[in-house]
Amino acid sequence: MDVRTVGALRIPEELRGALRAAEHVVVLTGAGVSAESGLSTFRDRQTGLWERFKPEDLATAGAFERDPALVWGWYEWRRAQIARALPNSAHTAIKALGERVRLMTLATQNVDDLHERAGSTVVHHLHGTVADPFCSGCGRPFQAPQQRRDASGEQLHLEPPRCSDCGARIRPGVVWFGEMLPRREWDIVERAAMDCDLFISVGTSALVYPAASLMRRAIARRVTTVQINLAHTELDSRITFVLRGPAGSILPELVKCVYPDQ
Ligand code: BJW
Ligand code: ZN
Repeated sequence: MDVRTVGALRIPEELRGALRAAEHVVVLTGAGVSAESGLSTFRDRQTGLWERFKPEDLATAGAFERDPALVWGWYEWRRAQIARALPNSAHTAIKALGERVRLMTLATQNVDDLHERAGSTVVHHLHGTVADPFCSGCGRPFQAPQQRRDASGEQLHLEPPRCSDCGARIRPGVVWFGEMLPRREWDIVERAAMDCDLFISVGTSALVYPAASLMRRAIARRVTTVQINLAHTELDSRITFVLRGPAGSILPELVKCVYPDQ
């Protein structure tokens, strides 16, 4: 398989051709796509959220049962950060790509809304969003509370609101470890991974399943695969084009050289 690692701002001619010819492109994004908007990734050394917080204390249903105020406060703190963040040039380039390719399926593991705010209209959120809390008892959707002014500083302990129907606690609308992904979103994206002729993975460590299986399926189908990441990942040796560098530089360059009128 053609494996090449290129510096930012140098896109191989074979990749340009593959993108021009593609009938169905899947783009899967992870926390790295929002890093240049100032939002922390999870697993990056020193800056990743899991360097400062333990996933088992914050990102499981058991953690929410044990200490709902800790978990709710953490997600409210992140929701405030997301509200202050702006989409970056990677989000904008993905939106532009979606307007040029014949068919694009955009899937994200991110719980922010930066793809939407960059103008992408159909975004499949595989791990939910911080904007859609729901009742932990009856499942009823809950209107996200007004953004708290004091949530802008450090993380707070905040008692979650209660459901007006059943009285159970409202929980963040994200997918925690051990939980199923939203069925409809997963089915669409899984089918797209089996149908596409080009798969682009951006800013994800590709360690969390089942999202991590999507790129592996594309590799197994021998379709053209592209990985845009600052760092090495365990999939690099099996990917057609490894573009190493910041997504906010590489994606606009990729779009510009394939569609120079952009
Ligand atoms: C840049 C950049 C720049 C930086 N430019 N690049 C073994 C096999 C299969 C499954 C499992 C298994 N063992 C355990 C499981 C299950 C588990 C899992 O996968 N665990 C793994 C850790 C092994 N998965 C689950 O539990 C999932 N559900 C499930 O499997 O259901 C079935 C089931 C049901 C019941 C019982 C058992 C199974 C659910 C997973 C939910 C993940 N949730 C989280 C947190 C909630 C959302 C939130 O709070 O935001 O989702 S975890 C966290 O990781 C978050 C992310 O969406 C997810 C992925 O992280 P991502 O996006 O890849 O970020 P990073 O930080 O890892 O990587 C960033 C990358 O960007 C890096 O590579 C950087 O280099 C790069 N980068 N800046 C380009 N500027
Ligand atoms: Zn309820």
